[in-house]
Amino acid sequence: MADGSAALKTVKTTCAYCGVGCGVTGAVGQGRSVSVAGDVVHPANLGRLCSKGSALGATVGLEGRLLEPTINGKTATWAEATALVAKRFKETIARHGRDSVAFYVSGQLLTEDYYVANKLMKGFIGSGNIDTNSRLCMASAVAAHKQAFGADLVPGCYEDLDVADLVVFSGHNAAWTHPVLFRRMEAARARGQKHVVIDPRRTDTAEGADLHLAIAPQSDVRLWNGLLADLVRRGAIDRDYIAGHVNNFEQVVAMLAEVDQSVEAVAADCGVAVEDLQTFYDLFAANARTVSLFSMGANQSAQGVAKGLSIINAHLATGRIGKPGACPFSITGQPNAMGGRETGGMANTLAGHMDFAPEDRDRVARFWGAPDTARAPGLKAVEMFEAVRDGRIKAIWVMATNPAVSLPDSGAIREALAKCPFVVVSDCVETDTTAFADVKLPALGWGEKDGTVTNSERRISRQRALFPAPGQARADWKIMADVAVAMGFDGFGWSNNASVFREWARLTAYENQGRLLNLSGLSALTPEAYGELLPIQWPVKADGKGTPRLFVDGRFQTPDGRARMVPVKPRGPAEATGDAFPMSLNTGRIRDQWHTMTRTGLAPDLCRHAPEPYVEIHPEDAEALGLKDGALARVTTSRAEAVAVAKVSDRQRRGSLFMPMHWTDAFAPSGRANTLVAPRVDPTSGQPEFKHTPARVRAYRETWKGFFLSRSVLSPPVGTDLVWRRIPQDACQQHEFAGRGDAVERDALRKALTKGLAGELVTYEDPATGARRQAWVEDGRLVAVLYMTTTGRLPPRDWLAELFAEETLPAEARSALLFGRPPGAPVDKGSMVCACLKVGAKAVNAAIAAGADTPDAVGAVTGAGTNCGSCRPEIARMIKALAVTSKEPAHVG
Ligand SMILES: Nc1nc2c(c(=O)[nH]1)N[C@H]1C(S)=C(S)[C@@H](COP(=O)(O)OP(=O)(O)OC[C@H]3O[C@@H](n4cnc5c(=O)[nH]c(N)nc54)[C@H](O)[C@@H]3O)O[C@H]1N2
Ligand SMILES: Nc1nc2c(c(=O)[nH]1)N[C@H]1C(S)=C(S)[C@@H](COP(=O)(O)OP(=O)(O)OC[C@H]3O[C@@H](n4cnc5c(=O)[nH]c(N)nc54)[C@H](O)[C@@H]3O)O[C@H]1N2
Ligand code: SF4
Ligand SMILES: [Mo]
Repeated sequence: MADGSAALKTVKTTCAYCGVGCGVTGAVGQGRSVSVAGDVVHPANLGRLCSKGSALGATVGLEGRLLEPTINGKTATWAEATALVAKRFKETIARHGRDSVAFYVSGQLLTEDYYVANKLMKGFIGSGNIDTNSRLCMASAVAAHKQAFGADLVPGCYEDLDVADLVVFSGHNAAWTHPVLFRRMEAARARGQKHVVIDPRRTDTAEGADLHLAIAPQSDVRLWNGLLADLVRRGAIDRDYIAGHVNNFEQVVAMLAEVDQSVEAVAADCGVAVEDLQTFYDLFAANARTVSLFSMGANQSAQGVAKGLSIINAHLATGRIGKPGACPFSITGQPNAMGGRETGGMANTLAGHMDFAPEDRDRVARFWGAPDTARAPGLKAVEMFEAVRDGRIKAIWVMATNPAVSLPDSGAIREALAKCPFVVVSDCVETDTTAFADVKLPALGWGEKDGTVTNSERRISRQRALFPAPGQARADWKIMADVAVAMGFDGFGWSNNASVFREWARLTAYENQGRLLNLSGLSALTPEAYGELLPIQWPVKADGKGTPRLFVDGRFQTPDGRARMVPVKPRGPAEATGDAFPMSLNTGRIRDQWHTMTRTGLAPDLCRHAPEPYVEIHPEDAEALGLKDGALARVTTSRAEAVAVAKVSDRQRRGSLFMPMHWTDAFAPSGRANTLVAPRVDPTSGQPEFKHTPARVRAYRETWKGFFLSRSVLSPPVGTDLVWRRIPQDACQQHEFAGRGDAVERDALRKALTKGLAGELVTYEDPATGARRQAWVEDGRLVAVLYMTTTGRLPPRDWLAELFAEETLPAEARSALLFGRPPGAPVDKGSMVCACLKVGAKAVNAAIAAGADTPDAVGAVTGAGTNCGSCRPEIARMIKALAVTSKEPAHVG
């Protein structure tokens, strides 16, 4: 254990976060402590973990946890809560029909949970109205897979990433979002693998790549079609493979011929240099072992399905599929996005890769003994919440997702939830969404729940419990099974999760005449064998062996066994930019936060790489708009307005903006990206276009600002118009604020923040600059610090935040507080570069200045980048930046 005491037990489990699905070994200590390490024998990570995985131990505390069921905010027993949910759902169905109720679920549920949710809604309630947050994530790839391969099948495996000669990242910032896989590919790159990144932004993935195509937003289909046309021109396609295994090649070629496909014309439309595009096309033509990874830059688009298909077309035409190191590879985001797609979490699929075709539907109904099984797809996420808002849906159960933050146009989502007559939320913690719940149900979280998840390469791994259930929290599958029984349905009486899993595996094998999703080899697992299940890739046939790669024999899951190429034409984004909103707002992820921060927001080390919501903008755009780096900026769209810190950077294209998706009411109510995003979707997949909303931006121009450090978490006073951000620190909470009001409002805020504080140590006030410094000390211990100013200058916060760790405030710190200056050299570590080893930007820059000129050299001096390595691209960038500034002549004047 980290603290030197012996572990009580060691448990192997799977990381709570991304779709890489890393194996984790948890050494469980006293209380709820655990020290985690990468599982050296897990095939997904072979012992590695990224910054988020490494910090899992810091997120298992009970702060903010839901520990008992509540009804209208009052504690209830499970019997009461279960009975009420069953009664209200039954009444609603009786009065308004089956389709007046809905479940909105998540890729953060286990496969067993997902299976039960789907069986209850589609099988027994008899409505298709269950959809998952994977609609926001994977739906476009799923639709592309179905059209091209006949089912939602991911051909490749991680080994392909090791042996490929060329990896293309299409709208995929792997360095930050799938760091452990990215490290694997960096290792391959050291052996000669080439990397091409297609992303409008110069991300950390693009930073060290062999080629970065900073394409105009939403121009991917043009680029990939152009590639296929170029391959045809060169004769670099695989005619034998096409003849043997692919339909529609000629149709696609004819469609391509309708427009100018010259490299010059395509480069102009995609906004990239002709030479760069030519380099990509040459690389693709030359490397049979090519993997094309695609992620949210492809899927989250109004032409997301077309983007996926245009990538798959290039692979089918070159026969680069089902072979080592060659495949189109849609990478999954959430730990169990794949499990949800398997079990039927999406409104338009039934279960086990069977859809609503009558024979599929009857087969599933027969298996379940459920004559009422839904006959048609239900509403997809965005439509579902529209139906909640306009009253068609009158009861909704949200599980393991935070739609008040993560769905587009979140203002409208909140309205819908507020209006809905009956809202049930199962979660582990209070969230922006639980605020709307009539019934809150406490679910087991990571480290407590037990079951299976499937990662990006179809690998099923066990999540196992490290701790006993806290409070009254229960497993999601059990919560739903109890409600199903209370509603009077048969077939929900499982005694444990192993029997849920067995039933699910049996369904995949049931009357299976060629469905590749087949778990027959797992359908008779004893509880012991289920407990000990080792990571395995489906299909798992009767011999119990897994399958790394699909389509090895060139057979697909279509009626004639042949893959289908699909002609797809480029279209613009759903909503064009114009005079009112001239810029394109792109959104996505940052390195150390996970989604709505309900877990990573508990680990201060993960909050210091990018502590506040920001909007990234190109220097020339910033200059034209009078925006300074670090100043607050207002971003406005047709939906709403948000305020974030301007980050001026040439890594952004001109005309584009980027905002992270993560912040919530709990951390930065005015910095939420999804109040801004328009709910435009791909017409086939229903996936929202999170990567493009027309927007404009201007300076916020606060009249005062400040920060308040305290031992407890504060929320901004209700009704005050200000920009508020909370940043968790090791020993205190840092609250940053800025406002445009007058002195009266400023005073009101000060009073609200400092109400009830005793033992004041210093008050310094300078009416001329509006400066105020105040510190409160109780029993020698610092309890709060307030700094405010109207002139805009505030001291660094790090040294103040660190004073909260002192049991007794040192004498020199007392006088420093008075002067508003740190004693001696200022403790300002800068932003956290390496979250694993806690190395700040200042230390990294010092090492570079002292001569460290490679990430390895910086690592040797500071430790930065030596654990998970996800900060190595940033360190490389810092080395480059310092080399440039040191060559520039010193500024005079
Ligand atoms: N640190 C961290 N890691 C995560 C997550 C997290 O919250 N935090 N979440 C997980 C989940 S659920 C998911 S889905 C994955 C997502 O993983 P990624 O898809 O890698 O993440 P994003 O940042 O959403 O988007 C990827 C890139 O798409 C680019 N993009 C925008 N528009 C376009 C376009 O028109 N064309 C192209 N080619 N690219 C474009 C964006 O600039 C962005 O860099 O990450 C997983 N991993
Ligand atoms: N603007 C913008 N918005 C986006 C995206 C984007 O790129 N840009 N990306 C989209 C994508 S790809 C995704 S995947 C979504 C993610 O969006 P969400 O799913 O809303 O994000 P999370 O914060 O992961 O929410 C998961 C919730 O489930 C809870 N939870 C965790 N484990 C369990 C469990 O076992 N049981 C229960 N009952 N609860 C649990 C957590 O406490 C948390 O509150 O966001 C989407 N929204
Ligand atoms: S890459 Fe990081 S977040 Fe993803 S599963 Fe591995 S340790 Fe967890
Ligand atoms: Mo996702």
